[in-house]
Amino acid sequence: MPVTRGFLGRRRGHEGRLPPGQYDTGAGWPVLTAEATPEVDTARWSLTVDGLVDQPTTWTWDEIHRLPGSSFLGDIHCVTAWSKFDVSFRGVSVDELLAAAGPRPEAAYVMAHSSTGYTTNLPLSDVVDGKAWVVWDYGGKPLPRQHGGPARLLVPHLYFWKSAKWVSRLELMAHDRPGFWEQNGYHDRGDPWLEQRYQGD
Ligand SMILES: Nc1nc2c(c(=O)[nH]1)N[C@H]1C(S)=C(S)[C@@H](COP(=O)(O)O)O[C@H]1N2
Ligand SMILES: [Mo]
Repeated sequence: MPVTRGFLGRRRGHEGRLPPGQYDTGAGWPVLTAEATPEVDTARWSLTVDGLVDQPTTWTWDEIHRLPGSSFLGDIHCVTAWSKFDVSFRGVSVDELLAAAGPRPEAAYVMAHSSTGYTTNLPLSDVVDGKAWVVWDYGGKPLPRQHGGPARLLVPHLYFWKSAKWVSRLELMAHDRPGFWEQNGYHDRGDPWLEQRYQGD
Protein backbone atom coordinates (compact mmCIF):
# COMPACT_ATOMS: atom_id res chain seq x y z
CA MET A 1 0.00 0.00 0.00
CA PRO A 2 1.43 3.42 -0.92
CA VAL A 3 -0.10 5.13 2.15
CA THR A 4 -0.98 3.76 5.56
CA ARG A 5 -4.12 4.51 7.51
CA GLY A 6 -1.99 5.84 10.39
CA PHE A 7 -0.41 8.43 8.17
CA LEU A 8 -3.75 9.59 6.79
CA GLY A 9 -5.26 9.52 10.28
CA ARG A 10 -2.64 11.90 11.59
CA ARG A 11 -2.77 14.14 8.58
CA ARG A 12 -6.56 14.49 8.40
CA GLY A 13 -8.55 15.51 11.45
CA HIS A 14 -12.32 15.25 11.46
CA GLU A 15 -12.93 19.00 11.41
CA GLY A 16 -14.96 20.10 8.42
CA ARG A 17 -15.79 16.52 7.50
CA LEU A 18 -19.25 16.25 9.11
CA PRO A 19 -22.01 17.37 6.71
CA PRO A 20 -24.86 19.49 8.15
CA GLY A 21 -27.19 17.63 10.50
CA GLN A 22 -24.91 14.57 10.82
CA TYR A 23 -23.20 13.02 13.87
CA ASP A 24 -20.15 10.78 14.14
CA THR A 25 -21.18 7.18 14.80
CA GLY A 26 -17.64 6.38 15.96
CA ALA A 27 -16.49 2.78 15.86
CA GLY A 28 -20.00 1.46 15.19
CA TRP A 29 -21.45 0.73 11.79
CA PRO A 30 -25.26 0.62 11.86
CA VAL A 31 -26.95 -1.86 9.54
CA LEU A 32 -29.84 -0.42 7.51
CA THR A 33 -31.63 -2.92 5.32
CA ALA A 34 -35.16 -2.70 3.99
CA GLU A 35 -35.31 -6.34 2.86
CA ALA A 36 -34.14 -9.67 4.27
CA THR A 37 -30.36 -10.12 4.09
CA PRO A 38 -29.68 -12.52 1.22
CA GLU A 39 -27.14 -15.32 1.17
CA VAL A 40 -25.28 -14.70 -2.09
CA ASP A 41 -22.91 -17.47 -3.18
CA THR A 42 -19.85 -16.07 -4.98
CA ALA A 43 -19.91 -19.14 -7.28
CA ARG A 44 -23.23 -17.88 -8.65
CA TRP A 45 -22.59 -14.16 -8.24
CA SER A 46 -22.57 -11.87 -11.28
CA LEU A 47 -22.68 -8.20 -12.07
CA THR A 48 -24.19 -6.86 -15.30
CA VAL A 49 -23.85 -3.43 -16.89
CA ASP A 50 -26.56 -2.98 -19.50
CA GLY A 51 -29.24 -0.64 -20.79
CA LEU A 52 -27.89 2.17 -22.97
CA VAL A 53 -24.45 0.69 -23.60
CA ASP A 54 -22.73 -0.56 -26.76
CA GLN A 55 -21.68 -3.82 -25.12
CA PRO A 56 -23.88 -5.20 -22.34
CA THR A 57 -21.37 -6.95 -20.09
CA THR A 58 -21.62 -9.48 -17.27
CA TRP A 59 -18.76 -10.37 -14.93
CA THR A 60 -18.54 -13.44 -12.72
CA TRP A 61 -16.84 -13.23 -9.31
CA ASP A 62 -13.52 -14.44 -10.80
CA GLU A 63 -13.77 -12.15 -13.82
CA ILE A 64 -14.41 -8.99 -11.82
CA HIS A 65 -11.43 -9.79 -9.57
CA ARG A 66 -9.21 -9.88 -12.65
CA LEU A 67 -9.99 -6.23 -13.44
CA PRO A 68 -7.56 -3.61 -12.11
CA GLY A 69 -8.45 -3.04 -8.45
CA SER A 70 -9.18 0.25 -6.77
CA SER A 71 -9.51 1.39 -3.14
CA PHE A 72 -11.45 4.04 -1.27
CA LEU A 73 -10.49 5.52 2.08
CA GLY A 74 -12.82 8.21 3.38
CA ASP A 75 -16.16 8.94 4.99
CA ILE A 76 -19.74 7.70 4.54
CA HIS A 77 -22.96 9.51 5.45
CA CYS A 78 -26.39 7.97 6.06
CA VAL A 79 -29.55 10.03 5.66
CA THR A 80 -30.63 8.85 9.14
CA ALA A 81 -27.85 11.24 10.33
CA TRP A 82 -24.89 9.00 11.14
CA SER A 83 -21.57 9.52 9.44
CA LYS A 84 -18.57 7.25 9.71
CA PHE A 85 -15.03 8.52 9.20
CA ASP A 86 -12.08 6.76 7.59
CA VAL A 87 -13.71 3.65 6.20
CA SER A 88 -11.68 1.67 3.69
CA PHE A 89 -13.08 -0.42 0.89
CA ARG A 90 -11.52 -2.26 -2.01
CA GLY A 91 -13.03 -3.41 -5.26
CA VAL A 92 -13.21 -2.01 -8.74
CA SER A 93 -13.96 1.48 -9.97
CA VAL A 94 -17.27 1.88 -11.83
CA ASP A 95 -15.15 3.63 -14.50
CA GLU A 96 -13.52 0.27 -15.22
CA LEU A 97 -16.93 -1.37 -15.74
CA LEU A 98 -18.21 1.46 -17.91
CA ALA A 99 -15.06 1.35 -20.04
CA ALA A 100 -15.94 -2.24 -20.96
CA ALA A 101 -19.65 -1.65 -21.54
CA GLY A 102 -19.34 1.67 -23.39
CA PRO A 103 -22.20 3.98 -22.37
CA ARG A 104 -24.07 5.42 -25.34
CA PRO A 105 -24.08 9.23 -25.70
CA GLU A 106 -27.73 9.43 -24.59
CA ALA A 107 -27.05 7.59 -21.30
CA ALA A 108 -27.45 10.12 -18.49
CA TYR A 109 -28.70 8.12 -15.47
CA VAL A 110 -28.00 4.81 -13.81
CA MET A 111 -30.35 2.51 -11.93
CA ALA A 112 -28.45 0.33 -9.49
CA HIS A 113 -30.27 -2.96 -8.89
CA SER A 114 -29.64 -5.34 -6.02
CA SER A 115 -30.24 -9.07 -6.39
CA THR A 116 -32.94 -8.57 -3.72
CA GLY A 117 -34.94 -6.13 -5.86
CA TYR A 118 -33.72 -2.96 -4.08
CA THR A 119 -33.05 -0.15 -6.55
CA THR A 120 -31.56 3.32 -6.41
CA ASN A 121 -31.15 5.89 -9.18
CA LEU A 122 -28.10 8.06 -9.81
CA PRO A 123 -27.00 10.61 -12.39
CA LEU A 124 -24.31 8.95 -14.54
CA SER A 125 -22.05 11.92 -13.68
CA ASP A 126 -22.10 10.78 -10.01
CA VAL A 127 -20.61 7.36 -10.73
CA VAL A 128 -17.78 8.33 -13.12
CA ASP A 129 -14.31 9.85 -12.71
CA GLY A 130 -13.34 7.87 -9.62
CA LYS A 131 -16.44 8.65 -7.57
CA ALA A 132 -18.02 5.18 -7.35
CA TRP A 133 -16.93 1.58 -6.83
CA VAL A 134 -18.23 -1.94 -6.64
CA VAL A 135 -16.53 -3.16 -3.45
CA TRP A 136 -16.02 -6.57 -1.80
CA ASP A 137 -13.43 -5.77 0.89
CA TYR A 138 -13.96 -3.67 4.01
CA GLY A 139 -10.93 -2.84 6.13
CA GLY A 140 -8.96 -5.54 4.33
CA LYS A 141 -11.52 -8.28 5.02
CA PRO A 142 -14.41 -9.65 2.95
CA LEU A 143 -17.37 -7.27 3.14
CA PRO A 144 -19.77 -8.63 5.79
CA ARG A 145 -23.02 -10.02 4.43
CA GLN A 146 -25.22 -7.61 6.40
CA HIS A 147 -23.26 -4.71 4.87
CA GLY A 148 -23.86 -5.95 1.33
CA GLY A 149 -21.36 -8.77 0.95
CA PRO A 150 -20.20 -10.31 -1.19
CA ALA A 151 -20.27 -6.99 -3.09
CA ARG A 152 -22.03 -3.63 -2.93
CA LEU A 153 -22.03 -0.36 -4.77
CA LEU A 154 -20.11 2.45 -3.02
CA VAL A 155 -20.91 6.08 -3.86
CA PRO A 156 -19.46 7.77 -0.78
CA HIS A 157 -20.02 11.39 -1.82
CA LEU A 158 -23.81 10.83 -1.73
CA TYR A 159 -26.03 9.64 1.14
CA PHE A 160 -25.43 5.96 1.73
CA TRP A 161 -28.82 4.75 0.49
CA LYS A 162 -27.32 5.26 -3.00
CA SER A 163 -24.73 2.57 -2.18
CA ALA A 164 -26.84 -0.47 -3.08
CA LYS A 165 -25.95 -3.57 -1.10
CA TRP A 166 -25.79 -6.92 -3.00
CA VAL A 167 -25.55 -4.95 -6.25
CA SER A 168 -26.16 -7.12 -9.30
CA ARG A 169 -26.86 -4.74 -12.14
CA LEU A 170 -26.12 -1.20 -13.30
CA GLU A 171 -28.69 -0.16 -15.88
CA LEU A 172 -27.85 2.90 -17.97
CA MET A 173 -30.84 5.06 -18.87
CA ALA A 174 -31.59 8.20 -20.86
CA HIS A 175 -34.18 9.44 -18.36
CA ASP A 176 -34.24 9.50 -14.59
CA ARG A 177 -36.51 7.03 -12.80
CA PRO A 178 -36.93 6.85 -9.02
CA GLY A 179 -35.52 3.87 -7.14
CA PHE A 180 -36.89 2.26 -3.96
CA TRP A 181 -36.30 5.04 -1.42
CA GLU A 182 -36.68 7.76 -4.03
CA GLN A 183 -40.24 6.52 -4.70
CA ASN A 184 -40.76 6.78 -0.95
CA GLY A 185 -39.80 10.45 -0.70
CA TYR A 186 -36.02 10.46 -0.63
CA HIS A 187 -34.18 12.95 -2.82
CA ASP A 188 -33.19 11.96 -6.35
CA ARG A 189 -29.55 12.97 -5.89
CA GLY A 190 -28.83 12.93 -2.14
CA ASP A 191 -25.79 15.17 -1.68
CA PRO A 192 -25.10 15.24 2.10
CA TRP A 193 -23.28 18.59 1.89
CA LEU A 194 -26.43 20.15 0.36
CA GLU A 195 -28.62 18.18 2.82
CA GLN A 196 -30.63 16.68 -0.04
CA ARG A 197 -32.49 14.24 2.20
CA TYR A 198 -36.04 14.36 0.83
CA GLN A 199 -37.75 15.31 -2.44
CA GLY A 200 -37.85 19.10 -2.52
CA ASP A 201 -34.75 19.64 -0.34
N1 LIG B 1 -30.03 -3.65 -1.10
C1 LIG B 1 -30.06 -2.65 -0.22
N2 LIG B 1 -29.08 -1.73 -0.26
C2 LIG B 1 -29.09 -0.71 0.61
C3 LIG B 1 -30.12 -0.56 1.56
C4 LIG B 1 -31.15 -1.53 1.57
O1 LIG B 1 -32.09 -1.47 2.36
N3 LIG B 1 -31.08 -2.56 0.68
N4 LIG B 1 -30.14 0.49 2.43
C5 LIG B 1 -29.37 1.67 2.04
C6 LIG B 1 -29.23 2.58 3.14
S1 LIG B 1 -30.56 3.55 3.55
C7 LIG B 1 -28.06 2.72 3.80
S2 LIG B 1 -27.79 3.91 4.98
C8 LIG B 1 -26.95 1.79 3.54
C9 LIG B 1 -26.66 1.04 4.79
O2 LIG B 1 -25.54 0.23 4.60
P1 LIG B 1 -25.05 -0.58 5.84
O3 LIG B 1 -26.19 -1.44 6.32
O4 LIG B 1 -23.87 -1.35 5.36
O5 LIG B 1 -24.68 0.45 6.88
O6 LIG B 1 -27.21 0.83 2.53
C10 LIG B 1 -28.01 1.28 1.47
N5 LIG B 1 -28.10 0.20 0.54
MO1 LIG C 1 -29.62 5.18 5.00
